Amino acid sequence: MAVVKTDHAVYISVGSNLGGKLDNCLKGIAGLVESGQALLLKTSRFYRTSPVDYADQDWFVNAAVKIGTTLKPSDLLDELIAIQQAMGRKADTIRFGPRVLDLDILLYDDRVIRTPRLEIPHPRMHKRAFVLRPICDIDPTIIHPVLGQSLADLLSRLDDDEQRVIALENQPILLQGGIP
Ligand code: PH2
Ligand code: MG
Ligand code: MG
Repeated sequence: MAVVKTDHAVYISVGSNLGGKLDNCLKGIAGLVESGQALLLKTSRFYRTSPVDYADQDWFVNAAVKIGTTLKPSDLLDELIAIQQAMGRKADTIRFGPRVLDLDILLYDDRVIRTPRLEIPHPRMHKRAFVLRPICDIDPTIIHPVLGQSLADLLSRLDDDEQRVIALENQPILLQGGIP
């Protein structure tokens, strides 16, 4: 059996609003595991979420996963981009617009990274219920490394009634490996 080292704890958001949305999310998570570079530690519930930032598009399916990996952040980003492309994602035509699969790094240990290509923590995660609700399924006590507040607090302080986040009635069952 392959042994995957898991030095770094990373939270990734998973989303899709084109085609078979849930299936696309599951394939994206499978792609991470199949890369041999990540161990799937935890998965949130899956949600139907109303579109944020660009309203004229279909609802999304969103989830979050916790992985363990040895990849450094920029190499992990390359891997996520490769998985998105393998799923048929085209270069974005509309910012915040429709996408077959979106894999975003939310948190990487408690690192703070701000480069033109990569911002960690994800710069909008604290404003987005479709990110905070799923990640709080995994661990609501995580402290946002820049804002210094727990993710549960950030979620409870969102005063945006427009953001709908509804758990799917039929949750997929994912096999998760490793030590949580
Ligand atoms: N992703 C976006 C823009 N808006 N809205 C929802 N509900 N879910 C998303 O994943 C999402 C979005 C850009 O990545
Ligand atoms: Mg993205
Ligand atoms: Mg995104």
